[in-house]
Amino acid sequence: MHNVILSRCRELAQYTEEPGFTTRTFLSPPMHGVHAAVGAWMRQAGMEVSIDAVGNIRGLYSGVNANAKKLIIGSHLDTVPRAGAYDGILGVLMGIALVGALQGRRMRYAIEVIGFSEEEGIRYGVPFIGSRALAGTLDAALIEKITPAIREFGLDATKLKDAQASGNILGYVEFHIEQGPVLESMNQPLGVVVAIKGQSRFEIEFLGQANHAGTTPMDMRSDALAAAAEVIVFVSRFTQGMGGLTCTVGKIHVEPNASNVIPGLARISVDIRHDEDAMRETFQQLVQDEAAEIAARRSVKVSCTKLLEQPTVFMDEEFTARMAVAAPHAVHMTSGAGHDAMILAPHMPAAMLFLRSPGGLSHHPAEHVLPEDAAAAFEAGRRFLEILERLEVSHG
Ligand code: HGY
Ligand code: MN
Ligand code: MN
Repeated sequence: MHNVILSRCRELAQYTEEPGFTTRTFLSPPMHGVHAAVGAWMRQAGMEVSIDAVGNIRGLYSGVNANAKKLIIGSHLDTVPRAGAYDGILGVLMGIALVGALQGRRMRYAIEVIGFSEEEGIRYGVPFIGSRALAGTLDAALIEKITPAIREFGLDATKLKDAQASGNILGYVEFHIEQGPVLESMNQPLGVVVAIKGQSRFEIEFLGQANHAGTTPMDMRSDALAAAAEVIVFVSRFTQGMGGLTCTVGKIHVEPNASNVIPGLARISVDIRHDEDAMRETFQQLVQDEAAEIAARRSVKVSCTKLLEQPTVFMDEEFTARMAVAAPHAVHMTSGAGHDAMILAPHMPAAMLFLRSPGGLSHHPAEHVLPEDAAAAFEAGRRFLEILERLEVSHG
């Protein structure tokens, strides 16, 4: 079964906005193809399939009785630009395979497998749209922003409320690649996630003065890109050797972006993560103060736009213990990557199981999963379902 899971991940990787790479952002046209393939696999496994107003695809496998509690198994189907085949995708297909392995046997609980439409935050700069719709935490401003994309995809934004989790939820479990070097360095296939690091995402925009590159003396410039460059160097130098804190400038936008024009505008993205919220917030303030000082010195205006303020989230102890019993050799660890589980954890018991990332590589076409690790995770998932079944029977 684990080989089927991996080959299906590779099959879905072909649904892309960018031929030759896997790039699939929120409700982009290739997501229709993904829905068709995933929907067929869900039906094959005995699930009723629906697509909610935010484009989450949902497969429901009912329990022995209509008002049974519900276990949700999920992850995301969108990708970063030029992604690998497994980030997010693996968790959805693992859920479908686990339901398929029940071969029609009905459990004391229902199972809903969800493929979230948006976790990476690429199209609108704001992540976790799919799982926030399930949690009921989409704000009005964001709903207004994404409504055209929802309509363009053929969905009805007035039905967003129906996407919210309802009924008696047993909990949420997410299988995901680690996307880092820890499991490989410990030569371990699986990790049980204890907590997910908090993250701040914001943009810094510098507004200077475009001018002629050849006639404007160096000390008479308001160069927006030079200011942005100083911030990037500051971040890189300041964080050297600072274990536990990551700060990444992944995007830059320059106008008018011509070799013979002094840049009048430069905008950079900043992504800061740390498992202690106070450290993350302090460093965020430091970067913004440094940007203000650089802007003043260079006679450039500066503004910061917040995109995400996500505190560190701990997984549910009891629910995670069930996963730890199902995967007794797994490493207990913190996640540096954000996941939909961090959005759902405040609303329902949440647990995550990591699979090793060979080379610690992710958000890259060479992202990989070892077949034996997929088999170990599938086996742990099967045990997890059995543990829930017994505990549901005894604790009812
Ligand atoms: O960026 C992240 O942490 C995740 O891959 N969305
Ligand atoms: Mn990702
Ligand atoms: Mn992911």
